[in-house]
Amino acid sequence: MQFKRLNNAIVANTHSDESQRTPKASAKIVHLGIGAFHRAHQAVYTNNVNGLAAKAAEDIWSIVGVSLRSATVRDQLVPQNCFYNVIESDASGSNRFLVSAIEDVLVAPESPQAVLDVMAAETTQIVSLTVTEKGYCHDVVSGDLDLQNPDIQHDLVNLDSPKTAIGFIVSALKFRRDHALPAFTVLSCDNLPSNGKTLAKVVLQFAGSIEPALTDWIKAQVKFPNTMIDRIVPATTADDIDMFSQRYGYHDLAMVKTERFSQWVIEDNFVGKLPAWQKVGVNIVKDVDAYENAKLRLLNGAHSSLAYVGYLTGLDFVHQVKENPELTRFLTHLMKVEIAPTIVAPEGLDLQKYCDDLLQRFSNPELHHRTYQIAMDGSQKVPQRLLHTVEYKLKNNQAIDALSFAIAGWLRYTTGVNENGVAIEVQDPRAEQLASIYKQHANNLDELIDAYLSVHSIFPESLQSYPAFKEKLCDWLGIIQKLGMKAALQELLENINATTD
Ligand code: CS2
Repeated sequence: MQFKRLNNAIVANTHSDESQRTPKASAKIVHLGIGAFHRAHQAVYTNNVNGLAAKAAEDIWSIVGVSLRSATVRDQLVPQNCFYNVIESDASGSNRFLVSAIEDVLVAPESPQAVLDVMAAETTQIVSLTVTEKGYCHDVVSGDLDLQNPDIQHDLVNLDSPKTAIGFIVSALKFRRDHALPAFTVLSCDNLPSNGKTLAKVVLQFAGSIEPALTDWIKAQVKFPNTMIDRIVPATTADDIDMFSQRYGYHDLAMVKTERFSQWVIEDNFVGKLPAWQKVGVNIVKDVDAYENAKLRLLNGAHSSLAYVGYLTGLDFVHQVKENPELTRFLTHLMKVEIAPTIVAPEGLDLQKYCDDLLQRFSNPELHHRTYQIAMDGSQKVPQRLLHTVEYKLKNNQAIDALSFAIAGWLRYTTGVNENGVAIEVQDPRAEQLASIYKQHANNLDELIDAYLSVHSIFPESLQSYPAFKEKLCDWLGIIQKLGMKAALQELLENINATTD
Protein backbone atom coordinates (compact mmCIF):
# COMPACT_ATOMS: atom_id res chain seq x y z
CA MET A 1 0.00 0.00 0.00
CA GLN A 2 1.46 3.35 -0.97
CA PHE A 3 0.66 6.81 0.27
CA LYS A 4 1.48 10.28 -0.59
CA ARG A 5 1.72 13.12 1.82
CA LEU A 6 -0.96 15.55 0.79
CA ASN A 7 -2.08 18.58 2.77
CA ASN A 8 -0.44 16.95 5.73
CA ALA A 9 -3.09 14.23 5.58
CA ILE A 10 -2.92 10.52 4.89
CA VAL A 11 -4.39 9.82 1.47
CA ALA A 12 -4.19 6.57 -0.44
CA ASN A 13 -2.91 7.31 -3.89
CA THR A 14 -3.32 4.28 -6.04
CA HIS A 15 -6.28 3.20 -8.09
CA SER A 16 -5.52 -0.35 -7.17
CA ASP A 17 -6.28 0.41 -3.52
CA GLU A 18 -9.71 1.61 -4.43
CA SER A 19 -10.39 -1.07 -7.00
CA GLN A 20 -9.25 -3.71 -4.54
CA ARG A 21 -11.83 -2.53 -2.11
CA THR A 22 -15.14 -0.93 -3.01
CA PRO A 23 -15.96 -2.02 -6.56
CA LYS A 24 -15.25 -5.67 -5.94
CA ALA A 25 -16.90 -5.78 -2.53
CA SER A 26 -19.70 -8.26 -2.91
CA ALA A 27 -21.11 -7.95 0.56
CA LYS A 28 -21.51 -5.29 3.13
CA ILE A 29 -21.54 -4.87 6.85
CA VAL A 30 -23.29 -1.83 8.24
CA HIS A 31 -21.72 -0.99 11.58
CA LEU A 32 -23.60 1.20 14.05
CA GLY A 33 -21.26 3.08 16.40
CA ILE A 34 -18.01 3.49 14.50
CA GLY A 35 -15.78 4.42 17.44
CA ALA A 36 -12.18 3.48 18.15
CA PHE A 37 -13.14 0.01 19.39
CA HIS A 38 -14.74 -1.03 16.11
CA ARG A 39 -11.83 0.36 14.12
CA ALA A 40 -9.28 -1.57 16.20
CA HIS A 41 -11.22 -4.82 16.44
CA GLN A 42 -13.98 -5.96 14.05
CA ALA A 43 -12.78 -3.78 11.17
CA VAL A 44 -9.29 -5.29 11.52
CA TYR A 45 -10.62 -8.85 11.28
CA THR A 46 -12.65 -7.91 8.19
CA ASN A 47 -9.63 -6.16 6.72
CA ASN A 48 -7.63 -9.36 7.23
CA VAL A 49 -10.32 -11.36 5.42
CA ASN A 50 -10.04 -8.94 2.51
CA GLY A 51 -6.29 -9.54 2.59
CA LEU A 52 -6.93 -13.27 2.17
CA ALA A 53 -9.39 -12.66 -0.62
CA ALA A 54 -6.56 -11.66 -2.92
CA LYS A 55 -5.08 -15.16 -2.53
CA ALA A 56 -8.11 -17.37 -1.96
CA ALA A 57 -11.61 -17.37 -3.31
CA GLU A 58 -12.94 -15.28 -0.45
CA ASP A 59 -15.46 -12.51 -0.77
CA ILE A 60 -14.30 -8.96 -0.29
CA TRP A 61 -16.34 -7.24 2.39
CA SER A 62 -16.76 -3.57 2.95
CA ILE A 63 -18.03 -1.78 6.00
CA VAL A 64 -20.30 1.23 6.04
CA GLY A 65 -19.82 2.86 9.42
CA VAL A 66 -22.59 4.83 11.05
CA SER A 67 -22.17 7.47 13.73
CA LEU A 68 -25.39 7.73 15.68
CA ARG A 69 -24.50 11.08 17.17
CA SER A 70 -21.66 13.32 16.07
CA ALA A 71 -19.93 13.89 12.74
CA THR A 72 -16.43 13.70 14.26
CA VAL A 73 -15.42 10.24 13.03
CA ARG A 74 -16.85 10.89 9.54
CA ASP A 75 -14.93 14.17 9.35
CA GLN A 76 -11.74 12.35 10.33
CA LEU A 77 -12.14 9.29 8.13
CA VAL A 78 -13.80 10.39 4.89
CA PRO A 79 -11.12 12.96 3.89
CA GLN A 80 -8.64 10.06 4.26
CA ASN A 81 -10.70 7.83 1.93
CA CYS A 82 -11.66 5.99 5.12
CA PHE A 83 -8.14 4.59 5.45
CA TYR A 84 -6.52 4.69 8.88
CA ASN A 85 -3.69 3.18 10.87
CA VAL A 86 -3.82 0.84 13.81
CA ILE A 87 -0.88 0.92 16.21
CA GLU A 88 -0.50 -2.23 18.26
CA SER A 89 1.84 -2.33 21.21
CA ASP A 90 2.99 -4.25 24.21
CA ALA A 91 6.06 -4.07 26.43
CA SER A 92 8.22 -5.37 23.55
CA GLY A 93 7.40 -2.46 21.25
CA SER A 94 4.85 -1.47 18.67
CA ASN A 95 3.96 -1.82 15.01
CA ARG A 96 1.43 -0.20 12.73
CA PHE A 97 -0.66 -1.29 9.81
CA LEU A 98 -3.24 0.21 7.54
CA VAL A 99 -6.94 -0.69 7.48
CA SER A 100 -8.92 -0.21 4.29
CA ALA A 101 -12.09 -2.20 4.99
CA ILE A 102 -14.28 0.83 5.63
CA GLU A 103 -16.01 2.19 2.57
CA ASP A 104 -17.92 5.14 3.97
CA VAL A 105 -19.14 6.74 7.17
CA LEU A 106 -22.67 8.08 7.54
CA VAL A 107 -23.84 10.44 10.24
CA ALA A 108 -27.31 9.31 11.26
CA PRO A 109 -28.70 12.64 12.56
CA GLU A 110 -27.74 14.31 9.25
CA SER A 111 -29.50 11.73 7.12
CA PRO A 112 -31.31 8.87 8.80
CA GLN A 113 -32.69 7.89 5.38
CA ALA A 114 -29.20 7.28 3.98
CA VAL A 115 -28.53 4.91 6.88
CA LEU A 116 -31.84 3.10 6.37
CA ASP A 117 -31.14 2.79 2.63
CA VAL A 118 -27.85 1.01 3.13
CA MET A 119 -29.30 -1.22 5.87
CA ALA A 120 -32.15 -2.13 3.53
CA ALA A 121 -29.87 -2.88 0.56
CA GLU A 122 -29.79 -6.57 -0.28
CA THR A 123 -25.97 -6.60 -0.34
CA THR A 124 -25.98 -5.80 3.39
CA GLN A 125 -25.64 -9.14 5.11
CA ILE A 126 -24.73 -8.05 8.61
CA VAL A 127 -25.64 -5.10 10.81
CA SER A 128 -23.17 -4.97 13.68
CA LEU A 129 -23.10 -2.71 16.72
CA THR A 130 -20.77 -1.18 19.26
CA VAL A 131 -23.08 1.36 20.84
CA THR A 132 -22.06 0.78 24.51
CA GLU A 133 -24.37 -0.50 27.20
CA LYS A 134 -26.62 2.55 27.22
CA GLY A 135 -27.19 2.30 23.46
CA TYR A 136 -29.47 -0.69 24.11
CA CYS A 137 -31.98 1.62 25.86
CA HIS A 138 -32.84 -1.15 28.28
CA ASP A 139 -33.03 -1.78 31.97
CA VAL A 140 -29.75 -3.60 32.60
CA VAL A 141 -31.25 -5.69 35.38
CA SER A 142 -34.52 -6.86 33.78
CA GLY A 143 -33.29 -6.62 30.19
CA ASP A 144 -36.55 -4.90 29.17
CA LEU A 145 -36.66 -2.09 26.65
CA ASP A 146 -37.01 1.24 28.48
CA LEU A 147 -40.21 2.62 27.02
CA GLN A 148 -39.71 5.83 29.01
CA ASN A 149 -36.46 6.57 27.14
CA PRO A 150 -37.23 9.75 25.13
CA ASP A 151 -35.29 8.51 22.07
CA ILE A 152 -37.21 5.24 22.06
CA GLN A 153 -40.47 7.19 22.38
CA HIS A 154 -39.36 9.31 19.42
CA ASP A 155 -38.44 6.27 17.31
CA LEU A 156 -41.71 4.46 17.98
CA VAL A 157 -43.57 7.21 16.12
CA ASN A 158 -40.82 8.20 13.66
CA LEU A 159 -39.68 4.95 12.12
CA ASP A 160 -38.54 6.77 8.98
CA SER A 161 -36.09 8.94 10.95
CA PRO A 162 -34.97 6.99 14.00
CA LYS A 163 -32.34 8.08 16.52
CA THR A 164 -31.47 4.84 18.30
CA ALA A 165 -29.75 1.70 17.08
CA ILE A 166 -32.89 -0.24 18.04
CA GLY A 167 -35.11 2.09 15.95
CA PHE A 168 -32.79 1.77 12.93
CA ILE A 169 -32.68 -2.01 13.16
CA VAL A 170 -36.45 -2.43 13.43
CA SER A 171 -37.13 0.12 10.70
CA ALA A 172 -34.69 -1.55 8.28
CA LEU A 173 -36.02 -5.02 9.09
CA LYS A 174 -39.58 -3.83 8.55
CA PHE A 175 -38.60 -2.48 5.12
CA ARG A 176 -37.01 -5.80 4.23
CA ARG A 177 -40.07 -7.73 5.37
CA ASP A 178 -42.43 -5.37 3.48
CA HIS A 179 -40.36 -5.73 0.28
CA ALA A 180 -39.90 -9.50 0.54
CA LEU A 181 -36.14 -9.09 1.00
CA PRO A 182 -34.13 -11.54 3.07
CA ALA A 183 -33.25 -10.56 6.66
CA PHE A 184 -29.74 -9.72 7.89
CA THR A 185 -27.75 -10.93 10.90
CA VAL A 186 -27.67 -8.47 13.80
CA LEU A 187 -24.32 -8.78 15.50
CA SER A 188 -23.93 -7.14 18.90
CA CYS A 189 -20.30 -6.47 19.83
CA ASP A 190 -20.92 -4.77 23.17
CA ASN A 191 -19.92 -5.93 26.64
CA LEU A 192 -23.29 -7.20 27.75
CA PRO A 193 -24.15 -10.65 29.05
CA SER A 194 -25.65 -12.72 26.21
CA ASN A 195 -25.41 -9.62 24.06
CA GLY A 196 -27.22 -11.14 21.06
CA LYS A 197 -30.07 -12.39 23.20
CA THR A 198 -30.26 -9.06 25.03
CA LEU A 199 -30.44 -7.20 21.73
CA ALA A 200 -33.06 -9.58 20.33
CA LYS A 201 -35.24 -8.94 23.38
CA VAL A 202 -35.27 -5.14 22.99
CA VAL A 203 -35.66 -5.34 19.20
CA LEU A 204 -38.64 -7.67 19.57
CA GLN A 205 -40.23 -5.52 22.28
CA PHE A 206 -39.82 -2.44 20.08
CA ALA A 207 -41.22 -4.25 17.04
CA GLY A 208 -44.11 -5.57 19.11
CA SER A 209 -45.02 -2.01 20.08
CA ILE A 210 -45.43 -0.98 16.46
CA GLU A 211 -46.76 -4.12 14.81
CA PRO A 212 -47.07 -7.47 16.55
CA ALA A 213 -46.82 -9.42 13.26
CA LEU A 214 -43.38 -7.94 12.68
CA THR A 215 -42.10 -9.70 15.81
CA ASP A 216 -43.12 -13.06 14.29
CA TRP A 217 -41.19 -12.28 11.11
CA ILE A 218 -38.12 -11.14 13.07
CA LYS A 219 -38.26 -14.24 15.30
CA ALA A 220 -38.42 -16.49 12.26
CA GLN A 221 -35.98 -14.70 9.93
CA VAL A 222 -33.39 -12.70 11.87
CA LYS A 223 -30.41 -14.07 13.80
CA PHE A 224 -28.79 -12.36 16.76
CA PRO A 225 -25.59 -14.30 17.58
CA ASN A 226 -24.01 -13.81 20.99
CA THR A 227 -20.41 -12.67 20.88
CA MET A 228 -17.44 -12.20 23.17
CA ILE A 229 -15.17 -9.42 22.04
CA ASP A 230 -11.91 -8.47 23.66
CA ARG A 231 -9.29 -5.88 22.93
CA ILE A 232 -8.23 -2.93 25.06
CA VAL A 233 -8.64 0.21 22.96
CA PRO A 234 -8.14 3.53 24.74
CA ALA A 235 -9.61 6.69 23.24
CA THR A 236 -7.20 8.30 20.75
CA THR A 237 -5.85 11.63 22.02
CA ALA A 238 -4.40 14.66 20.20
CA ASP A 239 -1.00 13.63 21.64
CA ASP A 240 -1.32 10.17 20.04
CA ILE A 241 -1.98 11.78 16.65
CA ASP A 242 1.02 14.10 17.07
CA MET A 243 3.31 11.28 18.15
CA PHE A 244 2.17 9.17 15.22
CA SER A 245 2.81 11.96 12.78
CA GLN A 246 6.29 12.59 14.19
CA ARG A 247 7.14 8.92 14.04
CA TYR A 248 5.68 7.99 10.65
CA GLY A 249 5.32 11.29 8.81
CA TYR A 250 1.53 11.09 8.33
CA HIS A 251 -1.10 13.10 10.07
CA ASP A 252 -3.71 10.39 10.53
CA LEU A 253 -6.71 11.84 12.35
CA ALA A 254 -8.51 8.50 12.51
CA MET A 255 -5.65 6.38 13.88
CA VAL A 256 -6.32 4.04 16.77
CA LYS A 257 -3.95 2.60 19.32
CA THR A 258 -4.42 -0.74 20.95
CA GLU A 259 -2.69 -3.73 22.51
CA ARG A 260 -1.46 -6.71 20.47
CA PHE A 261 -3.96 -9.03 22.10
CA SER A 262 -7.27 -9.47 20.32
CA GLN A 263 -10.01 -12.05 20.68
CA TRP A 264 -13.42 -12.56 19.12
CA VAL A 265 -15.73 -15.48 19.79
CA ILE A 266 -19.02 -15.58 17.90
CA GLU A 267 -21.97 -17.92 18.24
CA ASP A 268 -22.55 -19.89 15.07
CA ASN A 269 -25.96 -18.41 14.38
CA PHE A 270 -26.17 -16.45 11.14
CA VAL A 271 -28.56 -15.74 8.34
CA GLY A 272 -26.99 -15.09 4.95
CA LYS A 273 -23.26 -14.81 4.38
CA LEU A 274 -20.49 -13.99 6.78
CA PRO A 275 -16.90 -12.96 6.12
CA ALA A 276 -14.32 -15.76 6.41
CA TRP A 277 -13.54 -14.48 9.91
CA GLN A 278 -12.71 -17.96 11.17
CA LYS A 279 -9.71 -17.94 8.79
CA VAL A 280 -8.28 -14.87 10.51
CA GLY A 281 -8.50 -15.94 14.12
CA VAL A 282 -12.17 -15.57 15.02
CA ASN A 283 -13.56 -18.47 16.99
CA ILE A 284 -17.04 -19.43 15.73
CA VAL A 285 -18.57 -21.71 18.35
CA LYS A 286 -21.84 -23.28 19.43
CA ASP A 287 -22.01 -21.50 22.76
CA VAL A 288 -20.32 -18.25 23.76
CA ASP A 289 -21.57 -18.06 27.36
CA ALA A 290 -18.50 -19.47 29.09
CA TYR A 291 -16.12 -17.16 27.18
CA GLU A 292 -18.30 -14.16 27.78
CA ASN A 293 -18.74 -14.88 31.47
CA ALA A 294 -15.01 -15.21 32.05
CA LYS A 295 -14.27 -12.03 30.12
CA LEU A 296 -17.06 -9.89 31.53
CA ARG A 297 -16.50 -10.91 35.15
CA LEU A 298 -12.72 -11.04 35.15
CA LEU A 299 -11.50 -8.46 32.66
CA ASN A 300 -14.35 -5.98 32.81
CA GLY A 301 -15.07 -6.62 36.51
CA ALA A 302 -11.42 -5.94 37.37
CA HIS A 303 -11.32 -2.97 34.99
CA SER A 304 -14.26 -1.20 36.62
CA SER A 305 -12.90 -1.98 40.10
CA LEU A 306 -9.43 -0.66 39.35
CA ALA A 307 -10.92 2.38 37.63
CA TYR A 308 -12.81 3.59 40.73
CA VAL A 309 -10.23 2.60 43.33
CA GLY A 310 -7.36 3.82 41.13
CA TYR A 311 -9.02 7.11 40.19
CA LEU A 312 -9.81 7.93 43.81
CA THR A 313 -6.22 7.24 44.86
CA GLY A 314 -5.14 9.79 42.27
CA LEU A 315 -4.00 7.44 39.47
CA ASP A 316 -4.90 8.52 35.95
CA PHE A 317 -3.81 5.43 34.00
CA VAL A 318 -4.38 1.69 34.27
CA HIS A 319 -0.66 0.86 34.04
CA GLN A 320 -0.03 3.13 37.05
CA VAL A 321 -2.56 1.10 39.02
CA LYS A 322 -0.62 -2.01 38.06
CA GLU A 323 2.65 -0.37 39.22
CA ASN A 324 1.16 0.18 42.67
CA PRO A 325 1.81 -2.87 44.91
CA GLU A 326 -1.25 -2.38 47.15
CA LEU A 327 -3.59 -1.99 44.21
CA THR A 328 -2.06 -5.02 42.54
CA ARG A 329 -2.63 -7.11 45.67
CA PHE A 330 -6.22 -5.90 45.73
CA LEU A 331 -6.74 -6.78 42.08
CA THR A 332 -5.06 -10.16 42.36
CA HIS A 333 -7.23 -11.10 45.33
CA LEU A 334 -10.36 -9.77 43.65
CA MET A 335 -9.73 -11.72 40.46
CA LYS A 336 -8.15 -14.94 41.66
CA VAL A 337 -9.83 -15.46 45.02
CA GLU A 338 -13.23 -13.81 44.70
CA ILE A 339 -14.21 -13.76 41.00
CA ALA A 340 -12.49 -16.74 39.32
CA PRO A 341 -14.18 -19.44 41.45
CA THR A 342 -17.61 -18.18 40.28
CA ILE A 343 -16.81 -18.99 36.66
CA VAL A 344 -17.14 -22.21 34.72
CA ALA A 345 -14.16 -21.89 32.40
CA PRO A 346 -14.54 -22.54 28.68
CA GLU A 347 -12.79 -25.72 27.61
CA GLY A 348 -9.03 -25.32 27.59
CA LEU A 349 -8.93 -22.08 29.58
CA ASP A 350 -6.90 -22.07 32.79
CA LEU A 351 -8.55 -19.32 34.83
CA GLN A 352 -5.55 -18.60 37.06
CA LYS A 353 -3.39 -18.13 33.97
CA TYR A 354 -6.13 -16.03 32.39
CA CYS A 355 -5.97 -13.76 35.47
CA ASP A 356 -2.16 -13.51 35.19
CA ASP A 357 -2.45 -12.66 31.50
CA LEU A 358 -5.03 -9.97 32.25
CA LEU A 359 -2.83 -8.42 34.94
CA GLN A 360 -0.02 -8.39 32.39
CA ARG A 361 -2.26 -6.71 29.82
CA PHE A 362 -3.28 -4.07 32.36
CA SER A 363 0.40 -3.21 32.90
CA ASN A 364 0.93 -2.20 29.24
CA PRO A 365 2.62 1.22 29.57
CA GLU A 366 2.10 2.14 25.90
CA LEU A 367 -1.68 2.31 26.06
CA HIS A 368 -2.20 5.20 28.47
CA HIS A 369 -5.65 3.87 29.20
CA ARG A 370 -7.43 6.31 31.50
CA THR A 371 -9.13 5.14 34.68
CA TYR A 372 -11.61 7.96 34.00
CA GLN A 373 -12.55 6.42 30.63
CA ILE A 374 -13.37 3.05 32.19
CA ALA A 375 -15.19 4.75 35.09
CA MET A 376 -17.87 6.11 32.73
CA ASP A 377 -21.39 4.70 32.77
CA GLY A 378 -20.92 2.68 35.98
CA SER A 379 -24.67 2.28 36.44
CA GLN A 380 -24.78 0.45 33.11
CA LYS A 381 -21.69 -1.67 33.77
CA VAL A 382 -21.53 -2.56 37.47
CA PRO A 383 -24.58 -4.90 37.43
CA GLN A 384 -23.14 -7.40 34.95
CA ARG A 385 -19.48 -6.82 35.79
CA LEU A 386 -19.68 -7.09 39.60
CA LEU A 387 -23.18 -7.61 40.97
CA HIS A 388 -23.82 -10.93 39.22
CA THR A 389 -20.64 -12.20 40.83
CA VAL A 390 -21.66 -10.79 44.23
CA GLU A 391 -24.97 -12.59 44.01
CA TYR A 392 -23.28 -15.88 43.22
CA LYS A 393 -20.90 -15.45 46.17
CA LEU A 394 -23.71 -14.59 48.59
CA LYS A 395 -25.77 -17.57 47.46
CA ASN A 396 -22.79 -19.78 48.15
CA ASN A 397 -21.88 -18.15 51.47
CA GLN A 398 -18.54 -16.88 50.22
CA ALA A 399 -16.60 -13.75 51.19
CA ILE A 400 -17.20 -10.57 49.15
CA ASP A 401 -14.76 -8.11 50.74
CA ALA A 402 -12.86 -7.03 47.64
CA LEU A 403 -16.04 -7.03 45.52
CA SER A 404 -17.97 -4.89 47.99
CA PHE A 405 -14.94 -2.61 48.40
CA ALA A 406 -14.94 -2.03 44.63
CA ILE A 407 -18.69 -1.31 44.61
CA ALA A 408 -18.31 1.05 47.58
CA GLY A 409 -15.50 2.73 45.59
CA TRP A 410 -17.91 3.20 42.68
CA LEU A 411 -20.58 4.71 44.98
CA ARG A 412 -17.94 7.03 46.46
CA TYR A 413 -17.00 8.08 42.90
CA THR A 414 -20.61 8.89 42.01
CA THR A 415 -20.78 11.48 44.82
CA GLY A 416 -19.09 13.69 42.23
CA VAL A 417 -16.34 15.13 44.46
CA ASN A 418 -12.84 13.73 44.87
CA GLU A 419 -10.90 13.45 48.11
CA ASN A 420 -9.44 16.94 47.67
CA GLY A 421 -12.90 18.43 47.36
CA VAL A 422 -12.57 18.88 43.59
CA ALA A 423 -15.59 18.07 41.39
CA ILE A 424 -15.51 14.86 39.34
CA GLU A 425 -17.45 15.07 36.10
CA VAL A 426 -19.33 11.80 36.49
CA GLN A 427 -20.42 10.65 33.02
CA ASP A 428 -23.30 8.28 33.58
CA PRO A 429 -26.97 8.34 32.54
CA ARG A 430 -27.82 7.96 36.24
CA ALA A 431 -25.28 10.48 37.53
CA GLU A 432 -27.93 12.93 38.70
CA GLN A 433 -30.03 10.30 40.42
CA LEU A 434 -27.03 8.86 42.28
CA ALA A 435 -25.73 12.30 43.27
CA SER A 436 -29.11 13.33 44.57
CA ILE A 437 -29.42 10.13 46.65
CA TYR A 438 -26.08 11.02 48.20
CA LYS A 439 -27.10 14.60 48.90
CA GLN A 440 -30.27 13.49 50.60
CA HIS A 441 -28.74 10.83 52.84
CA ALA A 442 -25.09 11.87 53.21
CA ASN A 443 -25.36 12.10 56.97
CA ASN A 444 -26.79 8.67 57.55
CA LEU A 445 -24.81 5.79 56.06
CA ASP A 446 -27.47 3.21 56.79
CA GLU A 447 -30.17 5.20 55.02
CA LEU A 448 -27.77 6.06 52.21
CA ILE A 449 -27.02 2.41 51.40
CA ASP A 450 -30.73 1.54 51.65
CA ALA A 451 -31.49 4.30 49.15
CA TYR A 452 -28.83 3.04 46.70
CA LEU A 453 -30.01 -0.55 47.07
CA SER A 454 -33.56 0.47 46.26
CA VAL A 455 -32.55 1.51 42.73
CA HIS A 456 -33.59 -1.79 41.20
CA SER A 457 -32.46 -0.98 37.70
CA ILE A 458 -28.92 -1.22 39.16
CA PHE A 459 -29.18 -3.44 42.25
CA PRO A 460 -31.46 -6.44 41.60
CA GLU A 461 -34.18 -6.81 44.20
CA SER A 462 -32.90 -10.33 44.90
CA LEU A 463 -29.79 -8.82 46.58
CA GLN A 464 -31.99 -7.50 49.35
CA SER A 465 -32.40 -10.97 50.77
CA TYR A 466 -28.72 -10.95 51.75
CA PRO A 467 -28.16 -8.56 54.68
CA ALA A 468 -24.42 -9.29 54.44
CA PHE A 469 -24.23 -7.24 51.24
CA LYS A 470 -25.71 -4.13 52.83
CA GLU A 471 -23.45 -4.57 55.87
CA LYS A 472 -20.33 -4.82 53.72
CA LEU A 473 -21.27 -1.79 51.63
CA CYS A 474 -21.94 0.23 54.81
CA ASP A 475 -18.60 -0.89 56.30
CA TRP A 476 -16.47 -0.16 53.26
CA LEU A 477 -18.14 3.05 52.15
CA GLY A 478 -17.91 4.31 55.75
CA ILE A 479 -14.20 3.47 55.94
CA ILE A 480 -13.46 4.99 52.51
CA GLN A 481 -15.21 8.20 53.53
CA LYS A 482 -13.52 8.35 56.92
CA LEU A 483 -9.96 7.36 56.02
CA GLY A 484 -9.72 8.13 52.32
CA MET A 485 -9.20 5.53 49.58
CA LYS A 486 -5.51 4.79 50.21
CA ALA A 487 -5.88 4.05 53.92
CA ALA A 488 -9.14 2.18 53.31
CA LEU A 489 -7.31 -0.03 50.84
CA GLN A 490 -4.70 -0.83 53.51
CA GLU A 491 -7.48 -1.84 55.84
CA LEU A 492 -9.03 -4.05 53.17
CA LEU A 493 -5.69 -5.76 52.54
CA GLU A 494 -5.21 -6.45 56.27
CA ASN A 495 -8.72 -7.82 56.40
CA ILE A 496 -8.17 -10.05 53.41
CA ASN A 497 -4.91 -11.36 54.89
CA ALA A 498 -6.61 -12.13 58.17
CA THR A 499 -9.33 -14.17 56.47
CA THR A 500 -7.09 -16.03 54.02
CA ASP A 501 -4.17 -16.74 56.43
C1 CS2 B 1 -13.45 -1.29 29.51
C2 CS2 B 1 -13.65 -2.05 28.21
O1 CS2 B 1 -14.10 0.94 29.12
C3 CS2 B 1 -14.39 -0.12 29.68
O2 CS2 B 1 -15.39 -0.23 30.38
O3 CS2 B 1 -13.59 -2.19 30.57
O4 CS2 B 1 -13.83 -1.22 27.13
C4 CS2 B 1 -12.47 -3.01 27.95
O5 CS2 B 1 -11.29 -2.30 27.66
C5 CS2 B 1 -12.78 -3.97 26.82
O6 CS2 B 1 -13.96 -4.65 27.11
C6 CS2 B 1 -11.62 -4.95 26.62
O7 CS2 B 1 -12.01 -5.95 25.75
